[in-house]
Amino acid sequence: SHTINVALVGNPNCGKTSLFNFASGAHERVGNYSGVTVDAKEGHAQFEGYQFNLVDLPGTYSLSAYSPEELYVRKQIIENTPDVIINVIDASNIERNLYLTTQLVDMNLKIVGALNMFDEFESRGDKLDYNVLGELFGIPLVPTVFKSGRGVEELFKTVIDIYEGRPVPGKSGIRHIHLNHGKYIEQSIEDVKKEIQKNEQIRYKYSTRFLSIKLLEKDAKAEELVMSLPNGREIISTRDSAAEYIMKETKEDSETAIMNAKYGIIHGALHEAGCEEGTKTDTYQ
Ligand code: GDP
Ligand code: K
Ligand code: MG
Repeated sequence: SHTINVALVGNPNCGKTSLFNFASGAHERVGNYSGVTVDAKEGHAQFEGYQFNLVDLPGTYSLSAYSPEELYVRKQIIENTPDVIINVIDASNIERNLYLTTQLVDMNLKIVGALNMFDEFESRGDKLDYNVLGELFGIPLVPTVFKSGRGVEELFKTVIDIYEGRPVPGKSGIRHIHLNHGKYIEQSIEDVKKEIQKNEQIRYKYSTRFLSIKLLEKDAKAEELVMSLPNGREIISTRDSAAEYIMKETKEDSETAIMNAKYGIIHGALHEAGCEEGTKTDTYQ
């Protein structure tokens, strides 16, 4: 029978451990609990003849190199390459949660999104066409309530479909996409990517798009990684020119420009999906 390695990725308190417990029968602590150690819990589940190895990862808002949690989750994804990521998204706080989703999409992974806390979302009277939203991000979205188990079956069915490369019923428009960060940033990503791709070994191990974006964000770990390559200096100098180009065209440093582009993508997608709730705030602009 098939074994599918699944990693649970999402913001703190979005319901990852509730899903983990529900699916695996474990009794890990849920709720406002910040552990002192950054680690991963492993559990198992069976569904429709498949065996699932589940890894409950620490909560994280981003995949930058600023906190031990973020670096840990990033390392787990890159080095352990799970077959499918379940990205748990708190639907009642959707704008902020989708920021992490944009970074997972940049990594070119097989992703299924669980729109969790859907009970809270609905009880507030909020509306959202989640199939439209899913198509805009290139990932299937399944509404869930992990407190009660609502949506969990459909979630695991969808994980199997994505793992097998099958079209997801009712979500035939889903295909992996590159989120469009606007022409200056996209041109810069292409320039950096071309220089990175001169290295055969890195070309097949990492998403060079994700690595290029991290370099444009001046990510120290990404810099460290490329400096170990024979053309490390050329990569960094290409990045520096690209960052200057972004600054010249957008009047923002490349890190800020990328963050604003990502929130622009999120706002645009939520608007198209008919969800005004997520677009009300202007906290990040
Ligand atoms: P984690 O930090 O991502 O592991 O989140 P937890 O699983 O610890 O959940 C955080 C809190 O949200 C807990 O109090 C859960 O009982 C609660 N919770 C989880 N899923 C849902 C849901 O779908 N709806 C509601 N209303 N509460 C939920
Ligand atoms: K937590
Ligand atoms: Mg947890």
